[in-house]
Amino acid sequence: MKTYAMIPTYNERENIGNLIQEILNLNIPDLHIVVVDDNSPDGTSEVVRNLSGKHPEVELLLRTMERGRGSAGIAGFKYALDRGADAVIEMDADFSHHPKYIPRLLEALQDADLVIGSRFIRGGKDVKRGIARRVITLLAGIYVRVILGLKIRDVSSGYRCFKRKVLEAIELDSVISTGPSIVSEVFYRAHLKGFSIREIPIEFEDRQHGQTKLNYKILIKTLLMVLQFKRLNKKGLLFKSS
Ligand SMILES: Nc1nc2c(ncn2[C@@H]2O[C@H](COP(=O)(O)OP(=O)(O)OP(=O)(O)O)[C@@H](O)[C@H]2O)c(=O)[nH]1
Ligand SMILES: [Mg+2]
Repeated sequence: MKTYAMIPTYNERENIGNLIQEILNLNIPDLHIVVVDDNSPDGTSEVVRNLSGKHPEVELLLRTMERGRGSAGIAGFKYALDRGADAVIEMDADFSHHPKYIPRLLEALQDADLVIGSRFIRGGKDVKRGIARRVITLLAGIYVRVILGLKIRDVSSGYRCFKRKVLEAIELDSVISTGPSIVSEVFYRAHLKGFSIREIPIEFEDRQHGQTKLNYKILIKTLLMVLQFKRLNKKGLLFKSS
């Protein structure tokens, strides 16, 4: 099964090399890695380029004209689909999404279309993060679940594994999120298309190195975007083909 680990990065120089190495150490057959970097000023792409010279399964998608977690994710999904991926694992570069869970995500994909690494089911944890940040995550999660009617416990988890057919069906070209709201938008689209979704527990830890890109402005924008998905869906405009 051709699988891509798709990792969007912005200023992750100190994390990305170790992360790639740990993924390679898993020795999963036909596992490729694509790092989608928005020309990070810290030189993240250099680290990736060096590693891809040594390991052909490490690939760099360098974007110089666009910036954003959302559009980077879409570009990465399309890249993997174009190269014939049967499954795609999406994960952050900062070790909050530890690669040790990759085998479990792939195993669970045998009986679900979409598998989520989840903090909020039995066995999962949100550790080593400040209390304020954890409370915000929990409250924002309740808001998203109620508005969008999702059954998922961890609606802001960007650590997940998709069968190819899910990414084909959710209409990547009509995704409206350019920023972090993409995480919930993708869940909403998969839910509306009726795919089976399963959560497996992960222990989510704070980023190893570097700085957060999240601030209150981005948080508010993300919450407003959720209302926008809901509104578009009500009008029958979320999917172009609907
Ligand atoms: N390509 C690209 N990647 C991004 C962008 N913003 C964030 N990312 C990456 O998306 C992933 C998640 O971003 P984070 O900054 O870790 O967001 P977070 O987990 O909510 O917050 P912290 O872990 O506290 O920083 C990381 O791998 C980032 O490097 C962007 O504009 N472009
Ligand atoms: Mg993070």
